[in-house]
Amino acid sequence: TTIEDLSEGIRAYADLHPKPSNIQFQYGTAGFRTLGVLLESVVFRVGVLAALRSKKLDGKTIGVMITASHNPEQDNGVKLVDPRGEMLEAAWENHATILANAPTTDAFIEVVENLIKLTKIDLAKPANVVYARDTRPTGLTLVAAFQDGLKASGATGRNEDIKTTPVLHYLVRCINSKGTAEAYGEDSEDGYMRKLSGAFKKLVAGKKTHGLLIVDCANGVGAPAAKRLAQFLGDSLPLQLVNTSINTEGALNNACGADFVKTSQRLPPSLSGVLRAGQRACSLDGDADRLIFFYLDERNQFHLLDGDKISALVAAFIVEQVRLAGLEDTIEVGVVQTAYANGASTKYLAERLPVTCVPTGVKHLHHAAEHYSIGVYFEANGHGTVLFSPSAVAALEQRRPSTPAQQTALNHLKNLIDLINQTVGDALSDMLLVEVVLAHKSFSGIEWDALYTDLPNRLVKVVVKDRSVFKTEDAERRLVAPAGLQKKIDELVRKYDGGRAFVRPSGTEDVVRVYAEAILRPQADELAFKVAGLVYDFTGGDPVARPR
Ligand code: G16
Repeated sequence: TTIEDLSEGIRAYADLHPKPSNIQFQYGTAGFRTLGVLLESVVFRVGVLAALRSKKLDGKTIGVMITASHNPEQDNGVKLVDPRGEMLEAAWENHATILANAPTTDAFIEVVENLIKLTKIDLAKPANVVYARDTRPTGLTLVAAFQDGLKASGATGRNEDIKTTPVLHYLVRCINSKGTAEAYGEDSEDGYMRKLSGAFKKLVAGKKTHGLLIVDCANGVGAPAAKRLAQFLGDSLPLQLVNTSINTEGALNNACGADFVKTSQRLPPSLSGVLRAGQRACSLDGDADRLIFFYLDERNQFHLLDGDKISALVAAFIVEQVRLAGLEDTIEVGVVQTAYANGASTKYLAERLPVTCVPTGVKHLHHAAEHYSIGVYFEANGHGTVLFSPSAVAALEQRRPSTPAQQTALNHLKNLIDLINQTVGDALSDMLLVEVVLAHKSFSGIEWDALYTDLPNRLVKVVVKDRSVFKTEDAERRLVAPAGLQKKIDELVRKYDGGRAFVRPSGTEDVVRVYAEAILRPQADELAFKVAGLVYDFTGGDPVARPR
């Protein structure tokens, strides 16, 4: 391909997917996200961008996922996956934003040419892209526009149709590592399910899992994936899948799913009468990369086991296995959280191991976790995974156990590497991880919940005219703009026993988020709404207590 071929290719297709005027697109926390019907030009251009990214990386396969995850059904989105299955490199997020906002076809061709020069792309290289979508109604149209982007740039595409986000990340890593010493697995969904279920069965051999686990699939792409996984798991973990209506209009993420459960802190109505007291259940989100557990006690009281509780459970288990393997001097286990982490979880974890706080967004947590030999990262909303560094893997390989107990712990740790998705958090892989730890500890939800007691907390959304005026620092725990607002928040927080609150602009929805916690429930609620009121007074807006 020459630059002339590329321009001609773009010209042949771009006018079919014109950019809507008066909209500024932004590659945010999780790629581009807005109403699905507004995204055709963006996905077309992302097709071209993915081809260029692949050429830049010598023809390595780039992943593209069309999803808006936890957002309402009418939204959609698109994000790119780099060759090792990780999130797109930060510098290219900027290129993506610039490409998406070129007003005309001519302007788009010009920014493409600039990018090629700036990043020194050799157009003679091949371009390979693997892509998938979630179950949203706008998905098919967007895939067609995306395919035009691939055609315009002469890229080879592999259509994976409907897949979860973590499966797509896994596929990217497998395709690029095939035949190398770092081969990650068989590049198919079944290959992934086989890998997870195989590791799970080894980890729970001789242990008792706690009977039927209810899985709320958010009426999304997690439903077919969980169904397939259940077949591979067989009797090792019986699953009862609920909210599996992927073709019912308006059902996706509606009064169900991980975001609903975490934010509203209650049972999805569809589970009442289904979930029995003491039984465990979990919720996935719209692209199956978030996981929240919960249970009802004997008085039918709802108990949330969120990303922080998963982090505490899993980190403690891994620390224990590392010690049992005799590797505590070689392998340091650390935890990464965000400002949303419940204060009680941070206290619990920090008393036991190193803890880092970073801004919201999986990529920030992932990068910070890479600094530990084993890095456990979870957002409170249920995104997360555990990363084993090359040095930790080497230490496990080289270790010669001197007792049977050491051998067992070593085997467990090695199987955990296969059980846990190393590219990005996966609700289904995390679900198995939790079940492994519960089986090993003989814990029900009650004992797990008792690790620490959550501080009462509340999340509120405020709709404002322009959320870009909100700027934060200190891992989003403090505002630097609008000027003067943080001082007001500080004055307010001081009045509440154990109070903590922060304000940040969302990267996936057009809202500002407010989080507050306090020792007592009514105080946490009051603090959240008062801070939301301050935000409103400062900027003009409308506080709504909707799921975040
Ligand atoms: C995405 C990101 C997460 C983030 C969430 C909310 O999740 O991947 O890291 O926590 O959005 O972000 P924000 O508060 O900036 O809107 P998902 O599940 O929607 O892809």
